Amino acid sequence: MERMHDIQTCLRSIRHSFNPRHGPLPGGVERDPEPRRIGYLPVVIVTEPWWVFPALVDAPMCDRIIEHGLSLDQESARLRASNEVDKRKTSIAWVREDWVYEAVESYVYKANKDAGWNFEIERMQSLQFGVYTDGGKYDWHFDMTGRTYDERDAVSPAFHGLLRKVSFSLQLSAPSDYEGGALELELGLPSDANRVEQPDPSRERGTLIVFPSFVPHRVTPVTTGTRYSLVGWVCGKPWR
Ligand SMILES: O=C(O)CCC(=O)C(=O)O
Repeated sequence: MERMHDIQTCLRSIRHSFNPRHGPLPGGVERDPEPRRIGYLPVVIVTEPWWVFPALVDAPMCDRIIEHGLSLDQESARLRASNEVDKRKTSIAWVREDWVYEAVESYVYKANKDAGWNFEIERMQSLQFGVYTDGGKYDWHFDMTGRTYDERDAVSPAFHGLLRKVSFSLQLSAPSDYEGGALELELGLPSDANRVEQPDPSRERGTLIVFPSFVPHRVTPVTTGTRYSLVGWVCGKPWR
């Protein structure tokens, strides 16, 4: 079935993400001081909303990444939505080790080709190790904002002029380790009956799920146990 991305929903969220009342973006990125109206250009409709590599990373490697992630300084990632209900509850750490990149990076670029997106992408950001426990969640959001990175952002200057185009999540935990914590993507038009889907497989340990950064997604609350994930983004020049 051909699926279409809901640009209107995307637009609403991008507006939301510009609003400084909503606190910093992931990674401590400050929002624009002035909320502004933005327009949008429907640059792409994708027929493959995600690309999955099932059980790509073996269990010992998942354990090694978890062990490394837990050894790093953890920061609490909380975003507040306009209704003042917490939008995000996770702790995160930033991973920069080459051996972790090597486990996923080439597959993310491969997904960009195999899924037929062929986005112009050039640089992967630091990887985000996430810990979801005891109600840990991340409500609906986009990874892409409506502008490119610049000196206002807490990113290396190498990312200035670029924006996020491809997102991914590596499932580090075994499905039996937690309940809830589903990664869900929103697809289609508001008139479609079933717009929320989970990539298949999406909970299998070591599975890499790759999707365009403009696709709305969420992680539902973890009700028992702990879910670990490794998330990242590949950036490229503005859409054209
Ligand atoms: O933990 C995940 O699988 C996804 C997290 C996420 O959506 C994000 O950090 O943007």
